[in-house]
Amino acid sequence: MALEVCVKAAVGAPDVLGDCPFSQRVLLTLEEKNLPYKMHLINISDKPQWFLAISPEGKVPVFKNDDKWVSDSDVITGILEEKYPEPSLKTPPEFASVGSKIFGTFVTFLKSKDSSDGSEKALLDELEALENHLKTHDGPFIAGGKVSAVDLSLAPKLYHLKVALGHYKSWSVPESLPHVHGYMKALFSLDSFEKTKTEEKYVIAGWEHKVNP
Ligand SMILES: N[C@@H](CCC(=O)N[C@@H](CS)C(=O)NCC(=O)O)C(=O)O
Repeated sequence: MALEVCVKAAVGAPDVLGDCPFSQRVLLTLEEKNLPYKMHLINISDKPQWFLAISPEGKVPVFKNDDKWVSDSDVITGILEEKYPEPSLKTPPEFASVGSKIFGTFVTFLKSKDSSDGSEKALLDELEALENHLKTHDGPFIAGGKVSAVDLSLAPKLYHLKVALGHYKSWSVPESLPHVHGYMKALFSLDSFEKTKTEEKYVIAGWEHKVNP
């Protein structure tokens, strides 16, 4: 039986794969594990009844596991690792939280209208911490030469950071963080990433209502 996953459709284009970073994380995990799957695109501004019945919070991603629908990308990727251990995507515990504050600080900075509120500095501090990790460990990925779960969580978030901050704030990751640049390049050139990413215009459209509420 094919695995099934509900993911976000693009804003304004319900037949196109959308911009949810948590949905992409699950798709990346399925791709890296070479698992065939059936994808359902969910228009989150007009959620179908059948979707609301399987996702009580109305959130994507949702994944069908043994006839039961399960939500939350942390839970789903944990189940995939347990049920399909090969190839392993386990991140060694000491590296599991590298970069974990980047997405939150990025969203705060993106939404900020006050250039002196410290939100840019907070994001830069997190990116510098990532730079230091990458500089002092073998790469190109967080845990070395092989991509692992932490990379698959960070990749869509860094893509959003690059596209949304570039568009809405003309901001880009400073050149003084070359290892972060190299890391992003390595992530974005993975075949699995190419296959599961949405177009930049849909990332931009997806953030519009949060940036200009
Ligand atoms: N913690 C959840 C977050 C999922 C989430 O926030 N999904 C968003 C799209 S990126 C969503 O479904 N929003 C729809 C809504 O809130 O109505 C996960 O990791 O899966």
